[in-house]
Amino acid sequence: MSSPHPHHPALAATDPELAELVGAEERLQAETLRLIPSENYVSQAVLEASGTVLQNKYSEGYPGKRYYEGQQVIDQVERLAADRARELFGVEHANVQPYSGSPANLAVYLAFLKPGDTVLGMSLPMGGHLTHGWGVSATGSWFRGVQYGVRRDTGRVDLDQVRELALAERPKLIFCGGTAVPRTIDFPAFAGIAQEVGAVLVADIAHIAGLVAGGAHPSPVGHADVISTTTHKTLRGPRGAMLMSTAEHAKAIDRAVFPGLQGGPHNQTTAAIAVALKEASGPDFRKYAADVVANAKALGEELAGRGFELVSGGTDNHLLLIDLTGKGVAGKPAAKALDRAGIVVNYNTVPYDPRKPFDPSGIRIGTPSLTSRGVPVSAMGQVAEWIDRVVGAVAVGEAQTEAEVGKVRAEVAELMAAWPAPGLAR
Ligand code: DSN
Repeated sequence: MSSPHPHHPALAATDPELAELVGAEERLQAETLRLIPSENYVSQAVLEASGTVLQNKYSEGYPGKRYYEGQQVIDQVERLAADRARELFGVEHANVQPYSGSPANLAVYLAFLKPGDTVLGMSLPMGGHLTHGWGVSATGSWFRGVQYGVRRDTGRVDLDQVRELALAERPKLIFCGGTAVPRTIDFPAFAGIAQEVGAVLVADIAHIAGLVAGGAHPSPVGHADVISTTTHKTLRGPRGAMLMSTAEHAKAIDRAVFPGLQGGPHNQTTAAIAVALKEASGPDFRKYAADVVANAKALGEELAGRGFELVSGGTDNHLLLIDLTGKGVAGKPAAKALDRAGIVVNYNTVPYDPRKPFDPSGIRIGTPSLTSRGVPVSAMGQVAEWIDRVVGAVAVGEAQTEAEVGKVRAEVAELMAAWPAPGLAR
């Protein structure tokens, strides 16, 4: 056990057990190379905003139209966050109340569909999200989910299939975007298909919102009717979400979020979103967004040079999807060995995966977290070498793996010590 937690004295006094766990998580996040593409490190300012007394207040409704009194300050906080979202993304309307990505997407269904209506989205094992109409999700059981995928030969979204399915199935809602899509999303092409069939186009930019805000990925604004995003991935804010839209759909979206789906918004999160949006509007954030992509491209090239098979052959954004079949290793044992070596990734299906989602063929990695620490592009060769050593050892056997894991873990900790993490370096 280390000494009482120095950063959270009140927590340590009241609940030393929990304070110890928080300290352990801080050390873990400081010492490891975090490569999960949907994770990041928020700034100290975002952390502070999300731990404020704003969380004590109920404020069902919207600024100026609440069901509780005492909103003199909260209204200003929510207006600030929504104004900043509108300005940063160049949208006509922003709702900053959704609790996270899945409730945000569910609100979109509530705004535009009736149970049983058809939604067209990317299939989960091809890189989509549960809430894009996948069967085990409420969105796939309350609505009629039709799913598109990627082409076998290119690993890229099959836009011919999207159009064919749209014409045949006449969805009311089309989702573009996903959770394991390493390539640029062609928003104009999706918009053309949606217009052809009279569907509402939703761009789920949860993964790439920070890249869009920082100018490192094309924007869906002007193409999508609704833009859904979480705020905690590349955007580097607190765990939350936003729905943005044209003025035409503003009322439908707002009514769906509250009172349709949610109760009181989490005001401390709204405040932290406002802070993150302010950070994302500065020049440093544009450099961060460009660096995220440069690091991912460099890491992809280094891995490909070591014989790793990248789905779609590379990346345009922050993530790499790697099929380990050719390495003679499945995704899960590779991810678990990498974790023991201090390299945190997630196992993931690859398109047309013959294996099951809980034991798939691939791993998914991304560069937002290491970029937020300032790890430079010149270090990507070293990162690829570590991944190669650990995965290579897993292919050989247990003794080899444990020996390699120990060595790599020490080397990773050394690199991480040189690049302190935001929010942890105090
Ligand atoms: N769980 C998120 C991800 O890791 O991509 C998506 O919701």
